Amino acid sequence: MLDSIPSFAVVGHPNRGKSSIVSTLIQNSRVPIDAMPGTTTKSSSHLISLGSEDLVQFFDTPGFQRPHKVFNLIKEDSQGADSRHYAVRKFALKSENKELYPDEVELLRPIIDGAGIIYVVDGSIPYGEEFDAELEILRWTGQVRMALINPIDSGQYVENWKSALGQFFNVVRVFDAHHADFSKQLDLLRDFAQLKEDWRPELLRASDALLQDRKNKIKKSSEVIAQSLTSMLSLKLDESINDNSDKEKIIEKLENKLSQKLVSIEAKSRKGVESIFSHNNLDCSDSDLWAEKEPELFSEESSQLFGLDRKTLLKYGAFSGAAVGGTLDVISGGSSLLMGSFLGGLVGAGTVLFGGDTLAETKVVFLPLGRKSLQVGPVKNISFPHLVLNRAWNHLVSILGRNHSRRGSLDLRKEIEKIPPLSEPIAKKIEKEFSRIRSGNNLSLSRSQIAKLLYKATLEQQNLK
Ligand SMILES: Nc1nc2c(ncn2[C@@H]2O[C@H](COP(=O)(O)OP(=O)(O)O)[C@@H](O)[C@H]2O)c(=O)[nH]1
Ligand SMILES: [Mg+2]
Repeated sequence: MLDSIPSFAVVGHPNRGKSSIVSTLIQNSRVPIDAMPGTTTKSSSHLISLGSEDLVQFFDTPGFQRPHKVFNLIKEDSQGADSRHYAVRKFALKSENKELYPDEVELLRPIIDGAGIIYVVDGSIPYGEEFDAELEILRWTGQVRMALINPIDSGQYVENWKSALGQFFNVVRVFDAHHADFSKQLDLLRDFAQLKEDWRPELLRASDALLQDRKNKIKKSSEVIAQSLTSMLSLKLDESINDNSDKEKIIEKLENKLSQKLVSIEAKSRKGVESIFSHNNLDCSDSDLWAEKEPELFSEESSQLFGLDRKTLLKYGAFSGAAVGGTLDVISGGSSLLMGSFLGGLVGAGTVLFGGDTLAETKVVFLPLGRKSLQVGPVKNISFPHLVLNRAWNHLVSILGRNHSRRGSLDLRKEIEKIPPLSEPIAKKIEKEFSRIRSGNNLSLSRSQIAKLLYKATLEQQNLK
């Protein structure tokens, strides 16, 4: 027990989302969560920390198993209203109870040591008398307490719970462990601040510090994305050749390598963003975006995959000053830029988009001493950076909306349908930087500009100003 910082024991019936709430609040997925009741057998401490400073402590606890029996025992030991908390304490410290009522002893221990109580119920299951005993035990501890209604499957019984819990708790809130967004999490910290005067300054400070930390993380992520974008957009590969070299074969090899490299830069960038937000073992499924299924890039299907529809892409093309008229013809004429040719053969297909650009540049570079090399890249296509940027943005926003209590893979294909693409003014400003990158000017300046624009756009999207 860290007695200098606000501490809360998260308690309740088994399988009501106690561990999930702790995981969401500390923003870390290391808290074990299971569909099987009874997974948590020991109370464990979890901290919200910033750097080396611990701000708030939560105890994840086992669920009540035999609350009636335990309450009767406590009652028997009580001399009167003023000694109730001693009776609870005596129960929790009695050595034989450790074996007879291990779960109740474990969950009461942090409370008798001074932790406040967060009582968790499931809003999809109705209130019933079987909860009375645990509510009484908690009241008898005399500790500050609030109740959270977690609507696991539905919120059908939320009102029913509110009226029951209102009799035992000063503060009752609905808090959906899986879906409560960041601002709801901060609100909760501020609600905790109402519980105890002594803890108020620290909890309010913790909530401010977390907000600042969130912004810093978004800033860092924007820098990671801007870095990977500039690498992708300036990436070129070469191989020495002589007069007998099979140029076509070498180009094909370099194109394949280039597309693999692009995929791996994107993957690394995503991992970077995930690790900034402590989503370290997250499995993101959207692999078939780069697969050989070869959907048409501008078909309805693929615009869903990328989150940018044809019209938007055309607009972005217009920002760059490309020949949009010609592009329209190309697209409405049914020209299909296949995914396979998009990455599997960036140049080979020679697909014409936005005024006759090939996807990636291919050229012979003449070196000193009569040596030559074949160079493939960088990707010149005007849509490409917007598609890649939008994928990165979609991933970042999905990560920001992903609570740590949620386990299993993150399906980015579903997320992209929910998350609107970057706003037009931002896309317009970013396109300026893309044009600079295409012309090979001051990469690091463009990179920092893109990072700034992305940061600003994300703060706006998240309502964090
Ligand atoms: N859909 C949904 N499931 C939840 C939510 N909170 C918890 N669960 C699920 O309910 C089960 C029990 O959660 P857990 O946190 O381990 O409950 P505990 O036993 O009270 O600690 C797990 O399968 C969770 O994924 C929620 O807010 N929404
Ligand atoms: Mg648990």
